[in-house]
Amino acid sequence: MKVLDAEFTQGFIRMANDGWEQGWHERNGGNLSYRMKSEEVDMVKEEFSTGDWREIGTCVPDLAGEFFMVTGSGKFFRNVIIKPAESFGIIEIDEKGENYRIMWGLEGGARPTSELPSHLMNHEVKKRVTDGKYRVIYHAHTTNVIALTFVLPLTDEVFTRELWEMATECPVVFPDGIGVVPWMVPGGREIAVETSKLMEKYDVAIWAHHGMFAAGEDFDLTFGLMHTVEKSAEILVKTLSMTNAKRQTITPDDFRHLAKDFKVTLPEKFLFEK
Ligand code: 2HA
Ligand code: ZN
Repeated sequence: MKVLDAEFTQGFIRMANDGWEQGWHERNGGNLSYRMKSEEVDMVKEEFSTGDWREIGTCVPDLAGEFFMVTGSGKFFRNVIIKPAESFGIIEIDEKGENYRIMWGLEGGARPTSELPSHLMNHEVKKRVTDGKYRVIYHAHTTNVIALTFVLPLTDEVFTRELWEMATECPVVFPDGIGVVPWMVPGGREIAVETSKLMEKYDVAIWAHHGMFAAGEDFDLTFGLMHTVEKSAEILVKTLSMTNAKRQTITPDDFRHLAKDFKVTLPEKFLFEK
């Protein structure tokens, strides 16, 4: 089967285009990666051709031999749907987890996303803590979450609690909470290490003044998670634009009742008295 005809490729393209349509991917902003299933690799490998090994820029031994579909460095999400083979590609990780090679796509001398270290280190953590269930890592420049990183304290507790409060579904969609990385230089190993530490306990990590990373099982759940967090941030931005004092809100006890009925565990560290 051709790579472009495979269902996972179609899902990858649709997710990238959905993100573009949301306004989260100005110019070459954002990146997406998908850890392929071995049967998906087998299904499309007749179209593979082997590129040269190149350094990842970090070490991900638990991803040795895995194949990833990844967006390209400097590529525009806007173009994914019309120029797929130039905008993204498939890479293979070597047996040490130190190098990758391009097996398909990224045509015209393109390279994988500049955030490859963050994507792969997040995948490595999620593969371990979810027993291989999680396959998608998504980075987007979500306007309202970025705006909030200029006015809220940059702590996991405050961001989680404020975003839980703005939409009742939030604590059910991301019960573990959200992590926050202070401003750091993007693209390197250092920010990848900090982000992947947060991925040990959360599915969402905010990069202050930059954007967000979301992790999930499949394209729908990962896109839906990004969308839910950003929607909640939009409500908070609108609310803060009207007043800095909420007249009423969801209380810690309300959250405890919700947790019981919806059978989720909400860590008490987010249910502090304000
Ligand atoms: O340009 O989003 O973080 C791609 C990015 C870098
Ligand atoms: Zn970015």
